[in-house]
Amino acid sequence: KILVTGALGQIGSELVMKLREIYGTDQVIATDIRKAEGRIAEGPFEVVDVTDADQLFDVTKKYQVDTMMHLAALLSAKAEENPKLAWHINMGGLVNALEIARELKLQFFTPSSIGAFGPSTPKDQTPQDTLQRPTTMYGVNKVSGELLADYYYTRFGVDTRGVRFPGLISYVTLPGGGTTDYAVEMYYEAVKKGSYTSYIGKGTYMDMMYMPDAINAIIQLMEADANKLQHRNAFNISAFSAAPEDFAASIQKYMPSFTLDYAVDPFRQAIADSWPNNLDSTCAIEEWGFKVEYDLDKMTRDMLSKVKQKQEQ
Ligand code: VAH
Repeated sequence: KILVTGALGQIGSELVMKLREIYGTDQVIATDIRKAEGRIAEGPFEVVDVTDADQLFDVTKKYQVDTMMHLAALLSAKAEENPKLAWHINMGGLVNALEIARELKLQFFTPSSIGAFGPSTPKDQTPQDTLQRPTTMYGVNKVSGELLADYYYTRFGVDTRGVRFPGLISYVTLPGGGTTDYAVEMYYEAVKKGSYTSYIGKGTYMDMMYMPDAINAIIQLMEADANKLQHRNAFNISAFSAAPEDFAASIQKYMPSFTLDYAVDPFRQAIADSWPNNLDSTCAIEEWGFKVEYDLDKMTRDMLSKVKQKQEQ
């Protein structure tokens, strides 16, 4: 059985549905800080505050879980607005989850991010193993999280695995408090208004990925042969690198009248500027066969049709 924390979040809400499709609804216990809503409530759900170790332990024990996918966290912009709270949730929650994984011998997944890199990291084709001096609290949490998860593997033998996610684009659940979320907003505004004003400036390149590819990557990594893994926390993965004008050009292929303009938010622009332009995913490809289905235009076509469907409901 698999327990997912942060199940109502941008990744969790789709990961839970996919896991239930593959392994069966009763095999996947969804947890989040607030009550279940929508289709997630159709299967096992528990309200859990990951900073409460006893609560998380009791739920994990109650369902006799053998795998934990720990997604509960504050994203970059939110974390930068509340750094102390971010440390409490992002690191307090992670160390609780890892301790439970050690005690109950669970397989363990938690994501890192392109946010784990900083201004002194090589920005193009960022290597798997390189300098990581992030300048945001979120980045500090992600680097610490990578090191902590590796520690639980080398010191206690916990089967921890992770990926460094790029910006994730999805239509199921709106992301909360990220920096790459401008790209998600652009699709919603394109459908609603036919235009978008981006808070991230022209020419700001970041790695991006469509959510279905992100979910498949988690499942593929967790099912990979442990003997083939030279790395654990966390694998660089990316689908494509894009800037706001690239998203606009892609949308204009399907909506020629769409227009993009800019009102740069210096706060989130500074976060984006500290991150790489594009990652080298070679290790993920070689060690567990990472691959993507969606390039920018294929994602745009699907996003526009799915967001249109949602807006018509
Ligand atoms: C954020 N979407 O913007 C998240 C992610 C790659 C960035 O960690 O904070």
